[in-house]
This record gives sequence, C-alpha cells and structure tokens, in this order.
Amino acid sequence: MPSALLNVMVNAAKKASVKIRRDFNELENLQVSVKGPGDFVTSADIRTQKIIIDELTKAKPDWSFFAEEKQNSNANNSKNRFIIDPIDGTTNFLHGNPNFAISIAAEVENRLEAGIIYSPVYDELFFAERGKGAFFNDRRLRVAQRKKLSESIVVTGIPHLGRGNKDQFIKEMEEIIPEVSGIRRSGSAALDLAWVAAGRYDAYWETGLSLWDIAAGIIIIREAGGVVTGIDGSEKDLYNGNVIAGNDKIHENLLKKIKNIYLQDN
Ligand code: LIP
Repeated sequence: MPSALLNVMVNAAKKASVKIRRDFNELENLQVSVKGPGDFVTSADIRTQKIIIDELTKAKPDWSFFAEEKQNSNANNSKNRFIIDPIDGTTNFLHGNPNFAISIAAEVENRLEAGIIYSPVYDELFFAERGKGAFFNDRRLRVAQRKKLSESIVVTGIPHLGRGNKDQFIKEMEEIIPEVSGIRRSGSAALDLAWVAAGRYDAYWETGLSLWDIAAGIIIIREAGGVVTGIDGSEKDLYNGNVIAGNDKIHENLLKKIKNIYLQDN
C-alpha cells in the first residue's frame, strides 16, 4: 500500500500533468526564456512547479522545497524537504518530443524516503518508498539482470552548448563504445534512471546534473535492486550530480571503465 506521503506526491504530479499536456499540444503559445547557453525555461515549467508546490504545501506545510525553477523555501523544519524538477527534459518538451517527466523526491531527516517520476504523455508512473520496493504503475520493478557489458544498452547525457566537458565525454565514449551492445541519449535524466530501474536500459551515466534531476531516480533504482553512485564511486559525488547506475555487476564494470578518466579530468 502506498503511504499517504506517496499519494500526495503522485496526486500533485497528476494534477500538474493536465496542464502540461495542454501546453505540449500548444507549444507555439508558450513563453520561453533562456537561463544560460542552451538552457531554457518555459512558462509550462514555472506553472507546473507552482501547481506541484501548492499541492504539496497543502499536505506538508512545514516542509522545505528544493526545486529547479527557484521557488525555494526554507520552512522551519528544514530536515524534511521535497526535491522537484517540474519538467525534466525541457528541451525535448520544447521541441515537441514527448520524452520528459515530472520528478519529485521526498527527503526525511536528510534521507531519501520516497520518489516518483511521472511521464505525462506516456502516462507512465515509476515510484518507490524506502524499504518497500519500486513500482511501475502497479507492477514491481527490477533492474535488468544482464551481467556483461557486451549485452548491455547504456544510456547517457551528451555535452552540448553551455553544458558539460566535451573532451572528458569523448574519452569516456572511446572506452565504452567498443564494449557495449548499444548507447542511447534520451534527454531526460529522470526517465533514464526510471528506465534503468525498469530494465529497459541496463545502465546509465552522466556528469554535471542537478539534484532535482536525479533524487527521485536514486531511490527508485535502489528499491529496484540496482546500484547508483557518483562517478568516483562515492555518495558525495552522486549528490554533486555525477551519476552511474545499473545492476551491481554492470555498475561495477562501467565504473572501472569511466572512473579513472573522470578522476584525471576533475
Ligand atoms: C536535463 C536532463 C538531461 C541533461 C540535460 C538537462 P532539464 O534536465 O535531464 O538528461 O542531459 O542537460 O540537465 O534541464 O531539462 O530539467
């Protein structure tokens, strides 16, 4: 049985999704601002975040928020907070590509307690609570069980204008390309993590993300029996936005390939 906390998070995401779907069908009417080179925010991101925060505040008025579009608050009880990305994959959204998602995590006393990732166009819900497993709609999730990189599909994020370290990424690709059966780039870190939890991808790595992109995905992967760490293998590096995820064996193999390149360049 999902807890009351999880229900509140799911309801907030589903309520916000009604407007997102409408905006997605009328992209030409959206206001778009540029946050930095190659980094956009739409009126849909801001509206979605407001709906989510309003809903969550009704249920948890004393919690803080850490959210992408900077509507942050530091309520009295700052040990409990929601970590929110209203639209993870904004660039996809803006281009009419349905691969984007709402990501909400709940942190209780500084520990991840619950996470949901909801894709409004696919109508797919991934969620987990600490110690209770991970689910896709009503089905239990397990990471894929392949043990060899040579059988694996790996998803990643590619540096682009204004973002990431191109030279480091090219070195990582030189290591990974000859080892795996396929590489993907989807444009939503939250969905990448959810899809690893669901076994649709075998592994994922990306650097330079923000906590709101990955917080919900971290608990979903772990509750699906997967391993997720920073690229140096640590928890601290993960919380800095550098991610590597998969089942224990694939995580270990990928980490061996990438860690040293990353450490040389950081
Ligand atoms: C995006 C990520 C994506 C990453 C982008 C960006 P946003 O999040 O999920 O995978 O590679 O650079 O950070 O900004 O669309 O929420």
